[in-house]
Amino acid sequence: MNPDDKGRRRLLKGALGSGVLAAGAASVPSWIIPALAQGETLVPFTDVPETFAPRKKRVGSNYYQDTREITSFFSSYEQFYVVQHYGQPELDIDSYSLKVSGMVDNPIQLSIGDIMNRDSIGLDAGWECGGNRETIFNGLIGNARWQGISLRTLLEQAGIQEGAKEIVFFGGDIGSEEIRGREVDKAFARSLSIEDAMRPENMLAFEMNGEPLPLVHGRPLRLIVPGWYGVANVKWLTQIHVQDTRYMGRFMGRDYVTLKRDVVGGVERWVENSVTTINLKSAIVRVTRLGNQYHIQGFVLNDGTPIQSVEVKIDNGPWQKAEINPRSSQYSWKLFNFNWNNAVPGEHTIVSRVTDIEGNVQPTSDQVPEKVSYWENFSQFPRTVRI
Ligand SMILES: Nc1nc2c(c(=O)[nH]1)N[C@H]1C(S)=C(S)[C@@H](COP(=O)(O)O)O[C@H]1N2
Ligand SMILES: [Mo]
Repeated sequence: MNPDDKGRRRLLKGALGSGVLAAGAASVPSWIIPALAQGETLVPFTDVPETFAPRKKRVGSNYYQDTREITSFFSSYEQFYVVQHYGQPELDIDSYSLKVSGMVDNPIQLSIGDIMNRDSIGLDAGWECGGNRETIFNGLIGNARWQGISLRTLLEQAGIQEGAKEIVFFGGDIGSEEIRGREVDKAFARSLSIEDAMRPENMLAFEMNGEPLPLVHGRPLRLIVPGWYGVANVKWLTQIHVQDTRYMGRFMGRDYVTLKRDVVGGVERWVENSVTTINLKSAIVRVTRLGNQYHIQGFVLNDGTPIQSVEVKIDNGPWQKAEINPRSSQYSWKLFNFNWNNAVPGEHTIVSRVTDIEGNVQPTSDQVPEKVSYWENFSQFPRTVRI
């Protein structure tokens, strides 16, 4: 069989499939936070307005999930959030190609069949949008099994030339930007330093949860930079360009830029930084009850540094250790469960915090630097429930 056919057939087969997970993903038990057991009920949060109801996922629009409904280690297609800044291009699979250009010894051009016929790697990775926030109860989040090719292997084949500084990843989606009174057409793009791009875990993914990448998540190919905020994971990837200057496009230099008050070498200043690696974060997403037993459940995300502990505090009580789902891996989200024993009826404030093995502790909102931008919300998130 022509190697091109194998890849195409794989793509077509999946495209026609129902939304069922492939065997590899489905056979993995999703320990902790299972769907509600018989007789088990969700305890309503008193901080969620009754009118709060995320919309159904629709092709063509952004979507955040209802985190009270996180019930499995892998987010289904219906749950995984969507953010797209320039709408959603439907790239023609037959004429699609990925181009590697710029300061390389061997420029490369690959069809999707060529890509699918290369050795592939798989990885569980979860992330959130850099704009995820408490007002939507952290719904811009998801965790999935990804399959794709190694970015590093591709770049080694291309041969990065001496003097190169950055690698720019262009999406096939184009938006009109007004810059100094002039409308220009710009592709969504992000860049990485050579060092960040060469991390062995970076991949160009063509499958999500054992299915071809869904259109909203970047069909046919997307970049995945494990441990980074969602914005790094360029969807509908069409070009990888190596250059000796810094890429300053909107999503690197203007948007997804955090502005915060911080200390720079002893001097207090307003500091701007491009959104990159995920800050150490945990949050409670649901409380359940079965008989007299209550459970508090939530997630942890970070840059991949191993986690030391996740703890839960009830009202003014002590921090108590929660259990982390053993299915977790370095770049997946980590779901946790805390058995809330002897819960007393009434209104309670509950909060979680995570600590990594380097001793970094998730801060309270009072401990993070003053911030005027929308990005990187990672402080402890107290919730209220009535039981
Ligand atoms: N080409 C392209 N890639 C993109 C975006 C986009 O608008 N265009 N949005 C980014 C942002 S801001 C986020 S948070 C993630 C969202 O990925 P998802 O929609 O698969 O959840 O994709 C990133 N990759
Ligand atoms: Mo985002």
